[in-house]
Formats: sequence, structure tokens, C-alpha cells
Amino acid sequence: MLWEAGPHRWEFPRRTLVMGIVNVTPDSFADGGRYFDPERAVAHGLELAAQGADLLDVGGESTRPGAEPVPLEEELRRVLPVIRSLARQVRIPISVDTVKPEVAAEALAAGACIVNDVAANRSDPTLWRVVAEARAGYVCMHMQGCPRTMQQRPTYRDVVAEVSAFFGERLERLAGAGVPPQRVVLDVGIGFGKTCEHNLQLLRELASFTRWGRPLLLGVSRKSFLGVLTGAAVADRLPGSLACAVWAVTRGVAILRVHDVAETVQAVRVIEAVLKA
Ligand code: HH2
Repeated sequence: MLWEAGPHRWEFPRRTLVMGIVNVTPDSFADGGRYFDPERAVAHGLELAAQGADLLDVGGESTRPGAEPVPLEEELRRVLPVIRSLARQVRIPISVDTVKPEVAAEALAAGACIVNDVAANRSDPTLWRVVAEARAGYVCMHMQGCPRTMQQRPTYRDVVAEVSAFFGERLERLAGAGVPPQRVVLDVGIGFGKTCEHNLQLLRELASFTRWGRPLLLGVSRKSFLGVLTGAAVADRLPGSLACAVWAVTRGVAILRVHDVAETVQAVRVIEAVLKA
């Protein structure tokens, strides 16, 4: 299966892609404030690229539970200089983690070629037009509710069935909006309006989401359910993150969105070799 994002093309199955996280935010749950300064964010992106990242995901709005939305001008001010500078200096594709069409449009003009949309276009219908016109790649992530309130009382009858049905409905609507399936990857949205048990069910059944014929992206890196399971503080959740990454590769996940690129690349290369042996 093919994934196209601007000038980039990947044919799957192939080795797992590792997407390095560059949070240009003061308040992200795992690394808030560390890369808020644009020069430090760029330096971090370059470091992740050197560690073997296949993609970089630049975000200017935290989506941690309870986070307040960031005003448009502020989000633009955070992400654009970083994307512009990284696009000049790295050859790997850059994605922008945003739900705002204006931010997506300007980020794509500044050198990004993928829009990572954690709201799967429920916040503004013009976002898909921007993605379609730029022929950008698109990450369609499932979230119940919005970051400010999503963890208050997540409820599903059957989380796996509901997320899967959501993917089917979004793929159809995306195609109707000019974003064909070959530009889309799907993400179950670990921690986005989900309890620890919901996350575990989604992880256990990851392979079932390949039924949509699209590559799967997964973001588990340092997330709070790992703390619930192990008692580890955010900074100490690498082992749990790697356990999930390895599991995900065995279930057919194509792209891992992570903070710890070097460690994830190493773990993934080993498990891929085992699977191929
Ligand atoms: N998780 C986060 C942010 N964006 N995008 C996708 N597609 N999938 C995810 O699981 C995902 C995401 C949350 O992680 P992080 O960026 O580290 O934190 P914050 O939102 O607080 O900046």
C-alpha cells in the first residue's frame, strides 16, 4: 500500500518509520518548555534527524488532557520559524501537528508536507480543503471530545469497534473532500478521550485496524497510561514506551510517533530482524 505526502512516497510494508516529536510549547506533558525557544526546537529537530528519525512532527499546541486552545497568531508564531528552518536543513519530511486550517496552510507553505490532525477535522471543515489543495499527507487521529475535557469521563460501548467505524466514515468523507486514501494514515489516538483500559484494548487489537488498507500511526511515547501501569514518572517511561513500540511493530503499525528516537530506532530494528528471520 502506498502513502503519498507532497513529493514523498512510501510503499508499505517496509521498515517501520519513526516520527520524532518537536513540541514548540511551554506546556507539553513530556517535554513542555524544553524546546519552546525556536532555536532550541530546531536544534532538537536536527538531533532527532541525526538519530535516525524518518519524519519530524512539529507542534505548537499541547493536546495534553486539560490543555486550553492556543490562539491562532500564537500558534503560527511558534511553529512557522521552526518548520522553515528545519525544512532548509533536513531532507526528511516534516509534519505539522495542528487542528487549525490557517496553521496547516502556512506550515505547508513553509515546507511541511503532512498535516497531523488530532481532531480528524471535527474542529474546522476547511482543514481538509487545505490538505487536498497542497496534496499533503494526512494523519487522521481518533479523539473522543476535546483536550480540555476528554479525560473527564471517556465512555464507549466497544472502543475498538467505534474507533474502527470512525476510520471508515472519515476515509469516505476525506475522499469526498479531495483527500484520497493514499494520502491518509490512521491513528487510534492513545490517551485522547480514553481510559487506561480503553488504551489497552486498542493496543491489543491494533492489527484489526489494518482492515482499512491504510498505514497505521501510533503515539504512545511517555503517555500517562504507562505511568498508571508502572508507577513511572513521565521522564522514566522509556521502557514502557519501547515495550509498546515493539508490540506495535509486531501488529503491523507502520509509523511510531516518539520522543526518544535513537532508542526506538534501535528497538524497532531488532524486532524487525526477528520478524524477518
Ligand atoms: N499524541 C500527542 C500529540 N499529537 N498526534 C498523533 N497523530 N498521535 C498521537 O498519539 C499524538 C499526537 C500527545 O503527545 P505530545 O505531543 O508529546 O504532548 P502534547 O500534546 O502535550 O504536546
